[in-house]
Amino acid sequence: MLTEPSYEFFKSKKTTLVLAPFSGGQGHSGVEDGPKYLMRHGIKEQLEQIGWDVKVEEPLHGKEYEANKKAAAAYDFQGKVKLPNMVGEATQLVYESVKRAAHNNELPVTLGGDHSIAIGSVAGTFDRYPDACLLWIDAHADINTPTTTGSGNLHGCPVSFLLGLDSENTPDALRWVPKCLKPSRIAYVGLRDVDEGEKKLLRDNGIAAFSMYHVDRFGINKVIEMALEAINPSGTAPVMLSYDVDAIDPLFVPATGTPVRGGLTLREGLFIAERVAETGKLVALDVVECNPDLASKELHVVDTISTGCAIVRCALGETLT
Ligand SMILES: [Mn+2]
Repeated sequence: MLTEPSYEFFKSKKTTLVLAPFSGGQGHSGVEDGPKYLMRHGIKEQLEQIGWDVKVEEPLHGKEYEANKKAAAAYDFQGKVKLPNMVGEATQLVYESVKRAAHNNELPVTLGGDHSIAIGSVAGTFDRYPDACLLWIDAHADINTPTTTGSGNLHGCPVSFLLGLDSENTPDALRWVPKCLKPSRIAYVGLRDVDEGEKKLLRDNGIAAFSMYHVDRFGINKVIEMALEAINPSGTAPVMLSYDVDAIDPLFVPATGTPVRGGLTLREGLFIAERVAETGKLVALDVVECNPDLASKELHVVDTISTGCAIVRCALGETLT
């Protein structure tokens, strides 16, 4: 018999939605509207219905990042890296917000925005829980360094800054990022589009990486067990979940910036969140890369946004029975 997950770190069931409408980590516009659409779809009320006390924070309020992106591109770059100052500022604001919520014993749920914002949310969470581990659910590894990046888009790089890789080439505006993550504390699930340089970084650092091959080979339940075993062998550490919706197949999540076919089914995607909830160890969650502008029809917006909301509800304890 399934029981409702209980949250070891959040007996009081308080959460803070940290809205991060940021698109400066990649080229498309529209991903900054993700939080607005998730809120409009009722994410706050949905969490209240399953018993959470929900606060909302908007650390990027009043910032016109999307409007300034084009002009900023002319001067805000370092080598190949695009918009390091913009990303550095935005992620630091997200960091402060997430850190404050975490220290207040409110579970931070950061709603993106592109995945660069995880620089802030992971750093903020690890400030409160230095022994935490991180599950990164994504079609991509997002571990490029300023040297290995091909596109220069910082949403493909957050993990490298958190690990402190290639620190001599870290842009000045990202030097604030604490090297809070150890390679043994992060595992990936859902990978299927990983650059050669990234594969080498994963191998050289011994990072647990489960691709769609592993999901097919072992099934999603076993993959999550193996991933948690790799990063949390004692089973007692706090767990953060950073969830890029592009991990799920574009059939179910079409409105995202870098879709890759051959992804998780909708149920596999939600199961991950349910399974992590069941451990009782969740301390923070990101849901990123919902981009309503990239939908070719209204139904695609609904599919994508409702999946984003469902991931949050499942991670925060909604069960099917
Ligand atoms: Mn990502």
